[in-house]
Amino acid sequence: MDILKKKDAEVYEALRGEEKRQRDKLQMIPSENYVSRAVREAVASVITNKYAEGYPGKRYYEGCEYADQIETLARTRAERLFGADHANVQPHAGSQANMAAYLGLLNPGNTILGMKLSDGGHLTHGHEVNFSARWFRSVSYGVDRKTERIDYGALRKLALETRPQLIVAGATAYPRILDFATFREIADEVGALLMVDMAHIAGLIAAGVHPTPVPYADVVTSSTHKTLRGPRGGFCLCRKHFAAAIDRGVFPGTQGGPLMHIIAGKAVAFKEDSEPAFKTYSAQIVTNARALADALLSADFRLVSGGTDTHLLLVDLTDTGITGRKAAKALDRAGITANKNTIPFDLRKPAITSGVRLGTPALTTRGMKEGEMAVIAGMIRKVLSHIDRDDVLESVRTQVKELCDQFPVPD
Ligand code: DSN
Repeated sequence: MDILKKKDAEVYEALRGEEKRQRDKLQMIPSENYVSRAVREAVASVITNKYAEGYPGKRYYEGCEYADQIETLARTRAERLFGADHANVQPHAGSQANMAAYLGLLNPGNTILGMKLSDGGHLTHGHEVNFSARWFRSVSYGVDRKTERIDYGALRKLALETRPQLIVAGATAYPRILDFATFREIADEVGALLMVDMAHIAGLIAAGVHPTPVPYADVVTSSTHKTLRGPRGGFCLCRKHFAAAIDRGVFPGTQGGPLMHIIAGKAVAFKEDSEPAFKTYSAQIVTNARALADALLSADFRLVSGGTDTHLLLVDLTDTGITGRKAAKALDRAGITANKNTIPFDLRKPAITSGVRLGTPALTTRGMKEGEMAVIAGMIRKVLSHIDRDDVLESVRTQVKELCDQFPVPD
């Protein structure tokens, strides 16, 4: 970044600060990761200069021969990785993938049945403040109060009562395996389409450590930067007969020119995700999450649903009397970066919350294993038991830095 340093010292310094933050702290937000150098080079490449509205072979601008090559590589690699009929790799993010899918498959005022945000869903699955509830009629399902897992019986009943045109499966804070076959059965029973938003678990699916939704869903949407370890972005997969509708939903339906530099990064990531090392990596993410869950349980924390099958877990802090907001701030001061999160049936608002969401994808990219998860659980315990003690937070911060130094960020 020598040129940037000379031309714009302010941006340069902020980026250097961010590099240090990512290096010296434990990145435990489950939707974040470290991309490879190859992905970063693609994203920082000259194709950022190119407009390529349209699709390969059918562009509205000339000079798209390399854009076509890159997008075709990204598309075919995504199709192969997930065994899908068709991929659209242009969505700028997961939310845009969802918006395009709704536009492609539904009419305004249709009913969508998605998971409640407070139970682990996503804003775009029908939250009242989001376009998904303002342009469509939104009905929400949730988890069972006792098991804190999706209550498929209640979901079926709700689907029969509300007759949605589209059911959305997928979550941002649900630590358990999703039962796509049951979602499909319910969708078929009520004549609804099934959309799976696999953003959080896409990498686990690509690696075969979480069941795939592809044979069950009419459309699958995702972001690319979470467990998939690609650049920030989104994509859609769908059955052949929905390909034209999904493509139209993305462009010209909801987006203009695609971000070709990001699509280049997606192509590189999809290639990396198909390599054997990615399977080992993804299996270790889940092993680490289970090890972290076990260590936190042994340290007397309560976990939503009692544990995890995936890359993330949700700590319920209700009994500690500490809010999610206070806990996340203290953890970050001690070098452990996580996010506050509502828990099912939370009495606190999303800006406060009673939970903290933790994930292992980024730590696993650094090479950490079960032993480190136990050490980190101990550090979390220490911070949350001495939340107002600056000296304790400072001593954990030193411990975190020592651990991070042993596991450098790759590339
Ligand atoms: N903001 C993302 C997450 O952190 O889960 C979801 O889009």
